[in-house]
Amino acid sequence: MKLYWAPNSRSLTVVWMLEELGVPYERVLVDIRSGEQDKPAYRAIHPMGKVPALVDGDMTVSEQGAICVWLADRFPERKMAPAIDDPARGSYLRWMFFEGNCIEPAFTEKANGWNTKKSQVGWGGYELVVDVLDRALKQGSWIMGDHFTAADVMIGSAVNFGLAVNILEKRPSFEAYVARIAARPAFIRTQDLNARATAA
Ligand SMILES: N[C@@H](CCC(=O)N[C@@H](CS)C(=O)NCC(=O)O)C(=O)O
Repeated sequence: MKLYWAPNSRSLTVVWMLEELGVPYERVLVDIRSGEQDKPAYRAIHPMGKVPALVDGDMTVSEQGAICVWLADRFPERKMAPAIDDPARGSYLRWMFFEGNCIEPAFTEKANGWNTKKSQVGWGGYELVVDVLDRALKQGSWIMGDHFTAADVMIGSAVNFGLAVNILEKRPSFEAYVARIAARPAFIRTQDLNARATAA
């Protein structure tokens, strides 16, 4: 498997996912600061010229959430996703989509000072997204309860980023969640390799 990535980008979500799985993969650096992502060779892999993208045999998948869903299902023995017929699958998929459909636009709303009305935007609004997330993270150690899943890689990456750049307000549930994440060996490895790539 080849992961096309860049340091300090959303592709770290997938690096973390692969590190959690502990499966062999190759990281291919795309220099998004010099425009390599928009050259034809890379656009053939990711039509939008963005990272991450994963090539797994004959299959290419982009969008961090889609990649994490793919990987969790590809390695079921790692138990990072409820099985397809497990009733918990509904909640799991909801959180996988919640990151890109609700959290990211809510952060963009906040960063740009948009005034939104709940009925007019799909994510409902920043305050609503933050409250829903806060309530969910008070229920257990992880977004699905006691078991860490790929949904934590998605939601955890967003909460970690939001707190780091002060887009997400500091609530006890968010800070405790990020502290649990920061103690995970796979997350620590991801941070280390990002720091090394940034320094290089
Ligand atoms: N919706 C995409 C977003 C990917 C994305 O925006 N990646 C940024 C880095 S965080 C990128 O590649 N930027 C380079 C560019 O847009 O030229 C996903 O979730 O995978």
